[in-house]
Amino acid sequence: MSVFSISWETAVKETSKNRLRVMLSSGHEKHHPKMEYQLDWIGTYSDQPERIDLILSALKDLSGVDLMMKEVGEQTFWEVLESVHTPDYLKALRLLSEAARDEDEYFYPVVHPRRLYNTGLQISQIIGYYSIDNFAPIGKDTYGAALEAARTAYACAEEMAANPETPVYALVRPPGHHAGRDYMGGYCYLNNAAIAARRLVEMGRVAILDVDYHHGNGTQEIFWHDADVLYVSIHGDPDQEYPLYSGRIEEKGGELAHGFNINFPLPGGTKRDEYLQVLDKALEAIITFQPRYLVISLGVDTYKNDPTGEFLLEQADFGAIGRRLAKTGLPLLILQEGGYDLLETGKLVAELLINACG
Ligand code: SP5
Ligand code: ZN
Repeated sequence: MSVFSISWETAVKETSKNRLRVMLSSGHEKHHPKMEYQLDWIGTYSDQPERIDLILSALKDLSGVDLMMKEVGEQTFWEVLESVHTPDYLKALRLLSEAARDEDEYFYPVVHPRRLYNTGLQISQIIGYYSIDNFAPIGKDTYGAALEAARTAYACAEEMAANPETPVYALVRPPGHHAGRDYMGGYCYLNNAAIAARRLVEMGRVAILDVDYHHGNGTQEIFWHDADVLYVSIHGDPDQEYPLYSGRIEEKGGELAHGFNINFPLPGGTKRDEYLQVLDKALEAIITFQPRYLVISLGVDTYKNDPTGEFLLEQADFGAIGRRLAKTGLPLLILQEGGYDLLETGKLVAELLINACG
């Protein structure tokens, strides 16, 4: 197992007290669906490769940031991956990607078959069998990109376990929190946060705080029966917002894990003060749980100009969120989820991360 650490030339000479370790998922740019659609509208796909470039260049302007690569054991990675996702789902993702003939072909689901077996189905039916919506099309390099993002999340978990003193940030794409055990949806294919959490829970209790604008239905489901992983989410009210069918207060966890799933739905128009008040409550629950690690599903689609969200957070508010995360004193593994305003996304992520480093 090897670790390469490359400090950017812009980084300050003397090591600042709290550095940030960043890992980037490679090959994500080859996953580039062009469009998304819903009922009466069709538009540009929100999860563009450019998002990652913007975040990366904003991070390069900061000091005290180390861009790292870490190789992980294939076997142990697959063990964790298969503890989160079913083998038949992983195989379907691979086969669907292999079926695309060139880099412009993307499969979208048309029907969502409900049957006890998945044999004898055609491509659009197989993708529909494993999809909750049509926001996760599959092209030639989708499986590869999703696998690299998952591997990066896993590598970050290993890095965190080895050195929990400073935060680790996984700059990954595609995102993961809408992906469940055997389904894709909402731009997500493999649940990166769940994979990191599964690795970390080998060492002690893990809390996941999901601050993406959309409820992380996949993460909630994966840990529904698991009292060793606390899932807490702050998001747009599913009465109005995607994913529409999950994220309500009443969803508190399965029988053996009741109370280990906490949802904070908030109305459109939510601003700094209301948001931070709820964040404090969320963090209080997390502190009470006494986790060994805190995983953050970081979506910055809570920003006022985000095209997919209705909250009204400003850039400075992301700094305030970061400071509160640092104050918990918990080891932080921060994973990128959504955030689609192509003008500001980089700055928002950077603002949160600098402050999260204390
Ligand atoms: C990871 C993540 O943030 N996934 C979000 C998936 C939600 N995408 C669907 C959003 C539909 C919003 N419709 C707004 C209409 C355009 N004005
Ligand atoms: Zn989102």
